Amino acid sequence: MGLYLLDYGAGNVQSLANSLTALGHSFQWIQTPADFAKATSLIFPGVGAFETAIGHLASRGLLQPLREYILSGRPYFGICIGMQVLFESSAEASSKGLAVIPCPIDRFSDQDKTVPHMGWNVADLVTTQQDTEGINTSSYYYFVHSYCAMYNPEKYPEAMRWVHSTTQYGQEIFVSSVRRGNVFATQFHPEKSGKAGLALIDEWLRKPESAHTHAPSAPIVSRQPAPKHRLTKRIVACMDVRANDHGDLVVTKGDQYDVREKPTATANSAGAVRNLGKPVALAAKYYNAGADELCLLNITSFRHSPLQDQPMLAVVRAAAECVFVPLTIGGGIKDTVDPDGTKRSALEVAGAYFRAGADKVSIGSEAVYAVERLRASGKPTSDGTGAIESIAHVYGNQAVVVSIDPRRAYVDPETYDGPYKSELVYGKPDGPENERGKAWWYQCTVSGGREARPLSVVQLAQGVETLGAGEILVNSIDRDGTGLGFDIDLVNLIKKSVRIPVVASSGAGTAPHFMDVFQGTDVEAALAAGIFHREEVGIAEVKGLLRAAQINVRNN
Ligand code: 1PR
Repeated sequence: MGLYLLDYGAGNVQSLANSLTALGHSFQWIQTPADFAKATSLIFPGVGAFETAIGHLASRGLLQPLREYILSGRPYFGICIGMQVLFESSAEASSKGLAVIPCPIDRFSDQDKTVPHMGWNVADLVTTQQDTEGINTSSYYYFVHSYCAMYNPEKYPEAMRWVHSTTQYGQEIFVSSVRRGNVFATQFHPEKSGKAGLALIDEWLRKPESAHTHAPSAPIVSRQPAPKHRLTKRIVACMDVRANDHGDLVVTKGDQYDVREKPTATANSAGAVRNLGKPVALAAKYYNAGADELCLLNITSFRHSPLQDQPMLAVVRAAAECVFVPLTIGGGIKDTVDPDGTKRSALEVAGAYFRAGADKVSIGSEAVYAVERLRASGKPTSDGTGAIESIAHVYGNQAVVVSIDPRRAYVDPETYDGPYKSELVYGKPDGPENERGKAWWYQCTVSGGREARPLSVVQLAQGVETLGAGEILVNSIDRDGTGLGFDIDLVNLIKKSVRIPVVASSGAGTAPHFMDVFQGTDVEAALAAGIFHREEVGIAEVKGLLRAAQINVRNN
């Protein structure tokens, strides 16, 4: 008897488990169909792909017991896919949903915005009842999804009687939570929504069972889109992780990717790997300081990274226990071989990180090779077996980030007539002195910048979007660690060539640099490392400045 969690086996359910533990609630996992009978309340924290979720539930004989559980009147809390399965069907898949709510799940239009809808947005309550289920209209919650139930009372009047809150993305208004009878479900992820999300989960769990019986939300309200949605710009803190010369995993930070202390350092430290702190302690610190997302990159994974004994897994596990905002893990997401000869596919490697508590994996070198293969094949799409496609298929596109490590390749602006002519960027007369009169294209590299490849960033960005990546992280080897500001030309070049979210990275030296990148480009997020590690600029300071400039950011 008690609280049970349903894990359909292909998503990050560890985050919810961690948040329950942090809140002091005990729980058990649904292992077999018979466990449903023992549950007095049930949470289904689905993330990923609808088809995979339904397929896994059906193959384990859990679909029908889930339906029966919901109809039994015992409290049910669905999250993301755990909400979408309540609907009739999804444009994402051929399989049917539970059809508890009579309307379909559609895909967002990407005509006026990037898809997935990824980041922090508000939930506008429809209910007039006093009990809001812990949803606070002044709080931001974390969403990550390409599909949603559109709010459409004219077409689906019965289904819309379930609606508890709506949210606007672009000019579309969708259902961000539903509530009726024993059912409460959110499209957003409370377990990834910081303190606001934890408070919501706690409130649901502390309610007596008798309080989980709600009349339909009434009356049905008409909603018109506001001129602008309230999705915030995200501030991401990044930790580059590697073993120092004693074998301990440390957060390090390079200058243009060189992470070793310069000869000018003290005699003892010259040449040593720069050590800026412990990964888990820093992750907790940035979470508490209001970072909207965290990124942990294993920067030496290109050497040898067997999944077995992967120390990064332990770091992810420990970080996920104290961080309740999204966590991206990068480095070494590729096919590998364990020391005993066991082959591990990139999908298995990613799966291990998701189970440890990662929400997204970031792929660097392997993405470059995949796009090279795609282009060499001359076909418009791949056979679906590569790392990006296989992980996106199982865990959803939103779980796959591609991290690009470009370096400027300078050419003679007068004579260059090569294949990247249309992508050339010209140094501005009022720009930095060393750029004036020059032209360059942005060349992709692999192995942490050690090897340049014959591929431009535009080719890579468009290629990975075709393969199914859900987000692009744009680093710049030229700007990394320099504090000169983000490379606005580079960010714009990539942002304009894809329809998926883009994160600007490398070069932040001051809080106004974040303003420059959000005012000079349409990027969804900006990432920094060095200035946060060295405590030169705080996350609150960055957000305060952005807020003063009317740029929407999450309040902590
Ligand atoms: O190729 O799939 O194994 O992934 C390797 C990952 O490790 C890639 O994401 C790659 O960007 C990263 N990486 C590899 N070598 C380095 C290095 O620094 N020597 N770090 C490295 C990349 C860039 C950012 C950095 C920003 C912001 N670091 O992560 O945090 O530039 O820095 P700043 O704000 O201080 O300027 P694979």
